[in-house]
Amino acid sequence: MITEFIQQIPKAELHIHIEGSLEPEFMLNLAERNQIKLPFTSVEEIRQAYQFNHLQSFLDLYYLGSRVLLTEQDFYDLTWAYLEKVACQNIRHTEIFFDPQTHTQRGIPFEVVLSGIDQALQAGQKKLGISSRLMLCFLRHLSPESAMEILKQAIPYQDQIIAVGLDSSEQNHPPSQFKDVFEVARNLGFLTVAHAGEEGPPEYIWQAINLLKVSRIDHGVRCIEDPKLVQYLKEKQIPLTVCPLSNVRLKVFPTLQHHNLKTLLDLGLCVTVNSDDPAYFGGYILENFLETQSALNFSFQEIYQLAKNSFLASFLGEQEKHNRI
Ligand code: ES4
Ligand code: ZN
Repeated sequence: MITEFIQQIPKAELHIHIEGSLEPEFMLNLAERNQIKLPFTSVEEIRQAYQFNHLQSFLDLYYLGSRVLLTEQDFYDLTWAYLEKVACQNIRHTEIFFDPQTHTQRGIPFEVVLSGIDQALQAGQKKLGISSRLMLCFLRHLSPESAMEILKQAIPYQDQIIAVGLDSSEQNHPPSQFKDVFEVARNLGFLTVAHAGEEGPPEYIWQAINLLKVSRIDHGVRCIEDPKLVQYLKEKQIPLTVCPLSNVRLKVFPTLQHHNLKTLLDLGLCVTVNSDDPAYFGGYILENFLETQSALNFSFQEIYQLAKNSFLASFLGEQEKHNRI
């Protein structure tokens, strides 16, 4: 059965915001533990709020939820809960985003956030056998100066952070605004990725490639509107970290049947399947694979290719990648 094959095949996840793995139960527990007032009193109320009509309506709730995270232990518990969950789904490697500005803006020190997440990732390697990398995302609705400031704060922790990325509200916040920050980051030795072509136009994907020199594009599904771009992504095998359930929840596609993941795979692009914000979008990586397979009718061979791509597109070393497939 293809469902067992999907469950059992070793997979890597390359696009998950750790703050987006905050389940409603845990949000309420932490609110109580930390004496934070939320506009919700029950899990049902929180789930009721998960009716998004575009990216911004989700982001508003995501930033609100993040306010319950205060201590190193909170960040540890959040990350550990994610790792335990995906260990059962046969995730063998994960590359996790965190949004430090969401927390430093509230007075939580960078060190507290990083240390809690990093210790859980180390425990994940030891106890669950999941390898991992950490990626710092700049919030594009904030200024390039704010991004530069957070980059400076990251320097002492550089050996714990493999790459910098760019997330949050895409419309009207083109990658070009962050060219200088990304250049400084690359000169420091960080790899780069960026969300582009989720709600924004193909031009933003070109900018991420040409100005930010990214190794991967996060989402990138709107590349399909520009045949030259599709050809370029194919030739260079620049990976797209696609998040099917996220795209449907945020109305990028009306249903999973309308998703272009299969088209992109058929065109020979290096596409991968990811969860984005699993607590908010109705599924972790396994559910993303299962529901997409059932909607788009992926064959065993195509599932294998998607799982293989997840390792090929990862930041593991060349030798290591091939040992893991
Ligand atoms: C995000 Cl789905 C999505 N898009 C852009 N930024 C994000 N941050 C967390 N989830
Ligand atoms: Zn994302």
